[in-house]
Amino acid sequence: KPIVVSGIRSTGQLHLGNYFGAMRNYVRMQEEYECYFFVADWHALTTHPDTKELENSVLGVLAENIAAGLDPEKVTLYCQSAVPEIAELYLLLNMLAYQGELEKTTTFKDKARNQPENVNAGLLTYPVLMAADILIHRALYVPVGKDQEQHLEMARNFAQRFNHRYGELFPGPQAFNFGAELVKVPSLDGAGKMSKSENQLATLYLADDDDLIRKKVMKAKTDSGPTEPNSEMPDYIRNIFGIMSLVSQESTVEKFRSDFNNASIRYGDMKKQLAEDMVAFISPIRARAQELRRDTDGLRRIMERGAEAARESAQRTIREARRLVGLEYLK
Ligand code: AQP
Repeated sequence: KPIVVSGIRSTGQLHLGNYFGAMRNYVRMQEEYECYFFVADWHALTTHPDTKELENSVLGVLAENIAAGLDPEKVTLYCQSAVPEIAELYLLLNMLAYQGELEKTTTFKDKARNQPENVNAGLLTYPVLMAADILIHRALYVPVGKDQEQHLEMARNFAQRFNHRYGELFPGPQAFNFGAELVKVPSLDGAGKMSKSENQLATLYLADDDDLIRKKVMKAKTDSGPTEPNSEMPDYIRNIFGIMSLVSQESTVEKFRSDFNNASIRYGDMKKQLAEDMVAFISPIRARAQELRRDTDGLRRIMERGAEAARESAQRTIREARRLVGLEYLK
């Protein structure tokens, strides 16, 4: 079976973007691939140094992934910090990553702008740690959203440089989405993507209750509607259509699209429909996650078992990496 790796940072509650960019694909892949999915708690420290909420967040990410359909019997679920081999590979890969390319990374530039008081080296080398997460299992596919495309390209570069300098070890990992293009779920205010820690009122979380979902959807940015048939669609309206096409029937989306083209659309009606479809989509996931979250010991056991399996795979890779780099003289 081809090997798949992906992770989600434990920086808060998961949202519709995490679901459609990543989790939905995890669930679809679990039957036919050897899957390693992890909660990225080390990655969380680059932007969330306060660890008071970390444990809660780790357990929440795990519960929500299982609630979305992941089966711990079929996939290896673990916490990044429980697999120290990842840190060793990260160190080796750091010697193959250059300051210039790291500084040019879009996410680094964004995050450095957001937290000028804490532009730490972990933030700069985030793509190197992400490459180590993937290469530690010698994965072929990485199901991620569009925002991770550049990081994946860097992971391929680091893998190639390692192979070239020390000998063939890593396949070139590819971003993966079923059929279509990589997904970006926009935020409801028309600015940027849905995100765990930014723009919270314009992000739909899998833990939001029904009334909050309705309130957020009804507040989504619209205008008074087109005045002429076949007008150009503004980006923030295109975003609402995009979000609707994720959770509503195709016939519903088509109806509103033709209303737009006839200049007869009423955005209030569209948002009411979207709110109800969104509630129907999110509420069963929320209920399952709440139930799972109550069984903290059960969640811990899942992660312990996962960490054991992940370490076995990681140790095989790290042994090979040490041998190829020439670090075996201590053994
Ligand atoms: N809006 C999005 N649309 C599509 N995919 C998305 N992902 C995140 N936001 C969207 C995908 O979710 C996976 C896990 O993301 P992550 O937690 O590792 O990355 P992140 O960028 O930190 O997520 P957030 O929600 O934006 O968190 P904060 O606000 O804390 O930085 C990835 O596969 C990502 O593509």
